[in-house]
Amino acid sequence: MILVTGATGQVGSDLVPALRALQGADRVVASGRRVVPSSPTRGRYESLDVTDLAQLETLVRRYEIQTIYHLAGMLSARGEQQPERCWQVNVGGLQNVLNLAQRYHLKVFWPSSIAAFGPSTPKFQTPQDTVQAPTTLYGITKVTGELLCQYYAQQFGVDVRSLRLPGLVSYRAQPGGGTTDFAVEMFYAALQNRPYTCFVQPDTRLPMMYMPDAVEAILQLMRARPEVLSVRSSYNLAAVSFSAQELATEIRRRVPGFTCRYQPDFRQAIANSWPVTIDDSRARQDWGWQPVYGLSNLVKEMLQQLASRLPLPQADCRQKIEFEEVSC
Ligand code: AKB
Repeated sequence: MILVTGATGQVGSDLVPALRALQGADRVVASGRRVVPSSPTRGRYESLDVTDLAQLETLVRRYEIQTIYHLAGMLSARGEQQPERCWQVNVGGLQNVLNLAQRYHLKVFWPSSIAAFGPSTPKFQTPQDTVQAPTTLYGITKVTGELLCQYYAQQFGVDVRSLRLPGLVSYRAQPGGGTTDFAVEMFYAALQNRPYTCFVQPDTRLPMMYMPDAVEAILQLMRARPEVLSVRSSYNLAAVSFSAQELATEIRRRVPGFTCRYQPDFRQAIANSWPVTIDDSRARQDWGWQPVYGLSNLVKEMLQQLASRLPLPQADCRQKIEFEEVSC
């Protein structure tokens, strides 16, 4: 049986259906802070606060859990606003999961982030092993989490696996409280015929990934034989890097009339502290990682998927995006 924490968040909203399709709906227990009633069609759901060890242990025992995808966590921008809570959820929650993993011999996936790097890290082709001195509390929780994962793996033989995820672009659920959220918000504005005010400068370039690539990476890493894994802290992972302006331009090629202006706020400093491109050769060598999506196919598919989900006025947009690559 599989437990997914933070299942209603951005990654969970895509990972849970993928796991249910692969493993069988009955074998996946989704959980989150929200009190969403389970229904037979949507699969099992449990309300869970990951900072509460007893609650977590009750679920592990009740469902005889063997694997936890521990996705519950607070992102970078919100972490700066609520640092204490960010530490409790991100570090306390992970420690609870690792303690139970040790006790019940569970396999664990936990997402780290490009936020585990800071301004003194090499910005281009950031190596797997390098300086990790982040300037955000979120980043500090990610470095701590990586070291905890490595410690539990080395000291207690816990089979914990992790990826340093870049900014994620997805259509099922919006992120919340992240610095890379602009990349998703831009699509919603474009399809709703709204101008978008971007909270980072046009030339802000960050490592990004389309969610299907991220889900595939997680599944691939979890399928890999333990002996091929040379990294037990967290693997660098990359797909594409683009600037806010490049994204806006690519969207405008398919949704003519989309406008974007730039009004940086406190998230600019966070973005500036992160890498631009990532060297993910260890993930490629160890377990065969290879992304599918670059900027162009990401934008095309994201617009198609979102257009079919959003309420009007997208009838218009649906038509527009069929005319691919409209000049801008
Ligand atoms: C965020 O922006 O906080 C996240 C991340 C890069 O970890 N998307």
